[in-house]
Amino acid sequence: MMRMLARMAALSLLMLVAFAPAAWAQGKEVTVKMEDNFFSPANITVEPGTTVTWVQEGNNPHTTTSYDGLWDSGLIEPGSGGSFSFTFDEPGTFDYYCIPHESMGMIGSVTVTGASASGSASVSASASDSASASGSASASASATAPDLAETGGPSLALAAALLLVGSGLASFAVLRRRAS
Ligand SMILES: [Cu+2]
Repeated sequence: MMRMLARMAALSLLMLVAFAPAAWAQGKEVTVKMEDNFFSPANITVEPGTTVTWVQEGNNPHTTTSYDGLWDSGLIEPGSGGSFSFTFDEPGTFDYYCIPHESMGMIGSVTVTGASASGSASVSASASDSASASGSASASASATAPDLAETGGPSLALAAALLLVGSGLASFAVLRRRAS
């Protein structure tokens, strides 16, 4: 029994190492141009985990500056080929502006879709499961991971990775209890 648990724990950790980087790398990338004097496209909708890159394509210096203080590129000079990137993990609508040209209407928004409420709920539930349940948990995670890569669901892939951590920790907790 002990050896089976140990093997399950090792397997869980192994799969975490195998799939966690893939989960982190899921994020898509979107480019917004900084023109004179507007963002193009000004309003975009992205999935959680998407990295938005603003690229300087104008003849004036521009910034991309979050109204909520989440990011601020500072002035990006024209002709520098400069850019600024920010990764959006949380759902919501994030408005931003260009400091020199806000009054000229150089404003934009990034809307991040979806919520991973159900994902995080299942993770916390599985973390308190017994070690025998962790075997099936990691098995199903390994089966769905390739699908997630195709549909580009970073939050789900991340949830699967967290689930693996949880099952691994649960296995170790049981091991330690048996040992003492
Ligand atoms: Cu500007």
